Amino acid sequence: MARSALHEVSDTGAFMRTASTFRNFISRDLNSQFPAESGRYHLYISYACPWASRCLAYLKIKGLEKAITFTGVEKTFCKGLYQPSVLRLVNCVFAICSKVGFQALSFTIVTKFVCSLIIQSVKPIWARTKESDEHMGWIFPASDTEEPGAEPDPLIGAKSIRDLYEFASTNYSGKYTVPVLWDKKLRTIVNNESSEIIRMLNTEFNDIAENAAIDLYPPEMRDQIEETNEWVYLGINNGVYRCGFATKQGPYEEAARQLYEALDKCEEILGKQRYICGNRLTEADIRLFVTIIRFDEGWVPFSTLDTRKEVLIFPVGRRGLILGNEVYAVHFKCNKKLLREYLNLFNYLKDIYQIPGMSSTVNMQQIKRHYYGSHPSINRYGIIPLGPDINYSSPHDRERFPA
Ligand SMILES: N[C@@H](CCC(=O)N[C@@H](CS)C(=O)NCC(=O)O)C(=O)O
Repeated sequence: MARSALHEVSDTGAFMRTASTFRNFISRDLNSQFPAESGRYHLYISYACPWASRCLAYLKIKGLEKAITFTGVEKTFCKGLYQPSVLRLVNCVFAICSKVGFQALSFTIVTKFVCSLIIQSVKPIWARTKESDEHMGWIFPASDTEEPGAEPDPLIGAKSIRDLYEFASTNYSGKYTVPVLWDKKLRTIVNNESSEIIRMLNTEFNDIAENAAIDLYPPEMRDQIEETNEWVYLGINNGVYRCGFATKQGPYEEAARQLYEALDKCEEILGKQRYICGNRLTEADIRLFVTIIRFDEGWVPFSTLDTRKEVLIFPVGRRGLILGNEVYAVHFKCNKKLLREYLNLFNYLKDIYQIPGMSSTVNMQQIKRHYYGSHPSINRYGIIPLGPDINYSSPHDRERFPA
């Protein structure tokens, strides 16, 4: 079983997501195994992760922050840069030479050439979840001042999300993903599947939720929400991963085609109504939002050099731009069109972002630092691109539709 999304690739080079393992349900029935009690459950999230951010959005929208505590993990699997000791030695010799006035010696052509070779061997250090193996994944910071939005584990003193899974199940062999919904009383994982966690948060805590009246999965709209979730998941939520993690051109192009078909469909629908399922905010909007808010900043410049097999995957869009600027050709994969080029979708994105509580679930710095700094087989040096720094709080035009 794959222990990381980077290994969920079929022989044909397509990204194949495996199902989540912990699938228990919290119930409003106080006699059930996991009753909806205030203070009993804890949500582990990463601000970088769209699936975890769905759950966080529900905590905010439903007014459940007092009832369910949460902790964020560190943004990135990359812990800094490794400098070989020989490079440190050369730096030291340089410093001494320039101090004692031998600048000429330290900058001879030969010295520069040797140094450039050594500098190329500077590598990012990728954090491992255990000393005993190579697995990389979510870890907790050592102190709560190390990084805004990330704290040490307050419950069992776990050093990594992996520790939580291994604490909950001694024979667990899958991925160590966020979100994790944790039961403080039974000291175990209740559920690690965001699509199910949001359903529980929507209804089961209504006796203690501050905004119990908000129903994001109303009975009369369920068929339509399910139908929308299906194509949005395939083409967009999971579609961006199918583009980013593909290791062969064919599966990448198939994923990119489906992604843009789905985005075009959203654009058309949102040209006629305020929300994706009609004139009412639903679960389908939250699920769509968490992916499209990461689109222009998070997904676009994934490096296309896959160092696992040293294959080049060429992005399907922007052929003109590729000819004019080859760096973009290497780095842009979901680049047929930027999100902000879709007028309805972009205004809709701002509309959802401006719902009270939603902007606090979006930490763009963590999103960028995580994606670029956590997948060495995709972005070998962990370089984080600058920009584009979009202002999602600026005015939108969505009030033109009834709501
Ligand atoms: N099906 C899960 C997917 C969660 C998921 O893939 N989370 C990613 C972060 S965006 C993760 O934790 N990946 C860790 C890894 O692959 O090692 C859900 O929706 O809850």
